Amino acid sequence: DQGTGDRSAVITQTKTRTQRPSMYRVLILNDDYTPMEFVVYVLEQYFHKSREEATRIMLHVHQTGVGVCGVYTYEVAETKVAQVIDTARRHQHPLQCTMEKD
Ligand code: TYC
Repeated sequence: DQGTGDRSAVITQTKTRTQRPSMYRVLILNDDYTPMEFVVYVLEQYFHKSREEATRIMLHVHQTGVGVCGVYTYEVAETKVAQVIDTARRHQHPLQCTMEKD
């Protein structure tokens, strides 16, 4: 027998819950000047849409003023917005792209 030895030691397991990240919608806005074909190209190139889906989204934006390109974590959404605006400016199109919390 250990006599006075402490046999009551316990290891406490703390359960950690991984938080799911907030998600952000990337939106494109309509304007009067950006060619429809350029918007379809952007949706294919940066949001991995099929030509059919890209065309559907572009027409929705053309008719309603705004549309969702995709939903991403903050940094991915931020990068997509920057890529779209950069590409549009390089082609001298006024296309606007923004993000909002999902
Ligand atoms: N309205 C533009 C045109 O008639 C087409 C367009 C669609 C522009 C979607 C921007 O996000 C946009 N050429």
